[in-house]
Amino acid sequence: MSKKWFVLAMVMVMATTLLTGCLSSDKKPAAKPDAAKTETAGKKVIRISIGLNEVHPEYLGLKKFKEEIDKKLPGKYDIQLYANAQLGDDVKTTEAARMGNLEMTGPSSSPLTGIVKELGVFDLPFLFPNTTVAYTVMDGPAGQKLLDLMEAKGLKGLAYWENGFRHLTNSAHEVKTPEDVKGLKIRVMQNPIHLATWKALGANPTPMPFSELFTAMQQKTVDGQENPIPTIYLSKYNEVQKYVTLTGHVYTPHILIISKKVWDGMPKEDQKVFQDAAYVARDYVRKISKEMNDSQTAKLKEAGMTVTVLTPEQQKAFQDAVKSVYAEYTDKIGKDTVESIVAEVKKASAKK
Ligand code: TK8
Repeated sequence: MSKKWFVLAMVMVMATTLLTGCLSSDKKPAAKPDAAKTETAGKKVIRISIGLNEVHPEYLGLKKFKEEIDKKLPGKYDIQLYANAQLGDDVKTTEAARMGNLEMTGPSSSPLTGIVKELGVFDLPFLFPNTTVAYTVMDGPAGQKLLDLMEAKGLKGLAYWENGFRHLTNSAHEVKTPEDVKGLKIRVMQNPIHLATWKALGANPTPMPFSELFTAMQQKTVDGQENPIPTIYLSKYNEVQKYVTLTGHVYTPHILIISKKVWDGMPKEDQKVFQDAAYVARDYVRKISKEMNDSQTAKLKEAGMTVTVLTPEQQKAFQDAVKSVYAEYTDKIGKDTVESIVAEVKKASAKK
């Protein structure tokens, strides 16, 4: 190839990369109503779109969900699964579900606080001490109450699935103390409480949709991010991040959502099958998440990452640094909600 042609080819490759980069960003079109798609061969089409990839526990949970429905209502529903934010990121798919333009989605609870502010309670740092307590509280009446609040907003929350305890990764240096966080550019979810938490730690947080994160780390637009171990490992963040600190600073769930419009149009018997399937798949997701959390921390190490386990004192330094977030956000979330969830956490933590 002559030099001229080579340069031209390079320019075209770059242009294409830029173009697809743009398309895969926030500007992605939300799911559109598509009459032809609502029924295939007499089956009702249920599209479920999530941000994570096909090997993540959430997607495996969706496969389980689909299996359950196919088994109990054979031939009635065509459940279609979409990974990697194909039909939009969390905010977009949730909006689409509200309008009835998408049947189902499974976002993190955090980007939904613009719709149901009370869900912000789950964003309070260090709220849950462990998964057992988290499950007890979320699956109990206090957690159900929050799901019920979604109905007035056009969303039926079927169940809390596991996203999990979130840990900090970055590409700059090892983090052991809040001082080490100072000045780091950290991508956070689109949620004011996460923003406040990282500001309190002295970081420079930037909210960003999940699908833009890998590229942002690769291009060093951000130094780091925070997510549970399965997301870090299965999304190959080790390729663009060097350090992981097991901060466990917050537990956030995914919420399996069905559009209220779709739900209200379903026969009661089918609603029960969908609800039961959401629970069966939830338990499955929690089980595999645990297995992955246990095994993948070592795999990150093998992949060359420095894994930092905090001492109880170091952990406490992080907790102390973000305490102010509770006072700042309790009224904004709703005092009753925060107090009732905190009371449930205490109760569940006391139980042995
Ligand atoms: C996937 C997200 C992801 C969340 C995030 O769409 O944005 O960091 O943890 O799981 O919901």
